[in-house]
Amino acid sequence: MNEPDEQPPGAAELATKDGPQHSLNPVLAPSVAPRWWGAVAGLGCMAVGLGVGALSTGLARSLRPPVLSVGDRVVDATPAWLKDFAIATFGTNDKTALIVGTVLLLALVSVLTGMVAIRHSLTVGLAVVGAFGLLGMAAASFGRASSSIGWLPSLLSTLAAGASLTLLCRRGTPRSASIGLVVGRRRLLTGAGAAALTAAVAFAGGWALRGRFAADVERAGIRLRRPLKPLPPPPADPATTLSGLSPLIVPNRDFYRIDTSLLMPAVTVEEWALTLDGMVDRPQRFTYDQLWDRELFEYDITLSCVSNEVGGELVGNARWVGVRLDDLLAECGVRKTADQIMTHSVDGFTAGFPVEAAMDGRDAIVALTMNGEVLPVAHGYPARLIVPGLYGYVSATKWLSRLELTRFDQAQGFWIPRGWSVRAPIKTQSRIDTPISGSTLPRRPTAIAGVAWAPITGIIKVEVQLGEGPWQQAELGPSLGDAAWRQWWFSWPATPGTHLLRCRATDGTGKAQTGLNAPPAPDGATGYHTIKVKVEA
Ligand SMILES: Nc1nc2c(c(=O)[nH]1)N[C@H]1C(S)=C(S)[C@@H](COP(=O)(O)O)O[C@H]1N2
Ligand SMILES: [Mo]
Repeated sequence: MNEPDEQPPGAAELATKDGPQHSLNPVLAPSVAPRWWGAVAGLGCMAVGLGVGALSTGLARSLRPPVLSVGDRVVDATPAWLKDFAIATFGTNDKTALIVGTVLLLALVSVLTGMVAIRHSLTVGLAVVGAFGLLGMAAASFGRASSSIGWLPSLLSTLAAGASLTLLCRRGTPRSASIGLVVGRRRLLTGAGAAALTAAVAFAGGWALRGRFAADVERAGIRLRRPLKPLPPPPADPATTLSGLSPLIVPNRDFYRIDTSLLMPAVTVEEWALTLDGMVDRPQRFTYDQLWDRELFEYDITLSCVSNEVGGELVGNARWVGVRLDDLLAECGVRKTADQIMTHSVDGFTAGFPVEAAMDGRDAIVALTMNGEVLPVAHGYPARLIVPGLYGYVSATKWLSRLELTRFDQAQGFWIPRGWSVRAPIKTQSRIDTPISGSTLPRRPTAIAGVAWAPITGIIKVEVQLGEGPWQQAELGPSLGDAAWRQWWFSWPATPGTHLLRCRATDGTGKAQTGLNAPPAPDGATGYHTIKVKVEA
């Protein structure tokens, strides 16, 4: 056989450069794929690869799509300043930004790979695909929460990408001399269409197969049990009449969400258990049902993220039902040598805090519900830890799997080597919810209002300052206890002009929050929340 696609590389290229008479030549012309074909072949190879990767995650609960495995490692490598920047720029969409960014980067590399494969060497193209495959396999094998077959989706994805790149390249170099230019184009388009269809079917198949792992289905069937000492229903919420003020209890759908997981862990309570071990006399294992059957307690506790800027939204108050941590620890017999409780999640996140924070009488719980619902998947179903007065990154482990008694000189939680502080009590803070900074107000008396929190001592005073005037005391809303935030408001005559307004809170020990400005890293932002508003003349 002596067919045009067996020409040495480069021969085809010469053919076009030589001018129009060659494009009429039925032997040479069709062997030259248009420039865009390389890009299409690259994108098609990526789409099929990612599609098959997604499809293969339908094989087992623990498998993750290759892009997310790589994304996980990127998150793991994120130091404090970068996390700070990502949250400041993208807010709670930081993960979407990471995934979109990764896919765009991959698309760019795929286009270049396709072009190289078509115009120069398929072998080089396949080598690039293989290199990405190895990256994915390594990312899935060596991370936190890696499973023993974690590399499988990346492997299948790479094989599919390699095969589709090869097939699409062949489409660009017809085998038969009788095929003319017009037919060549049809060949290309059907090839591209086949790749797109394969990718779409694979994605849809993966989606459908993953459906059986969804935690939501099982969660919906779980029966709530009443705590031993239920709290009285919350008092009337001033936020219902004071528009703009944060609610006393933030509904689950509005509660901020921060975690490192790109794909939420899908836990079945059948397989799940909470292990207590490490420096204890009697290691224990509690199933989900065993936890529900224990004495349950209900508490209002405010949770805050260390990344919350002054005036930020990464804080919320909720009503939790769960098992007291000190009860569980008492059963295990904590040894005197232990000074840290390291909490682990099913997705490999860790957070450690002092043993005394669990033993000093504060209401630390393994929470099973949030605001009267089984814990939402996004907030840690089936169980999470809530420790009043500690930032989330050192305590509030979601999808909790293990409580390990250890020492600070032996183990570090996830964020500690990334530049955040080992010990991280929540700092006293207050926020102006209304008016909104930068807004223009009509000239009439208006309410300045917001929330303040100082878990675990509570809020006893909030003051407001107008410009450089004196600090004036605001009125406090109903109290849900010292671990919960407190609403406050101040009636302001609102005189015409531009005004700076700020607030400050005083905690239960009589200590006012500091006015010194500090960024979130390494142990929480401080400073007065200050806003600027204009009142019409
Ligand atoms: N498994 C797991 N738990 C986690 C995290 C995480 O990344 N993974 N992030 C922590 C951080 S930094 C915070 S602030 C809280 C946030 O809890 P929320 O999403 O329910 O508001 O969860 C904590 N628990
Ligand atoms: Mo956080």
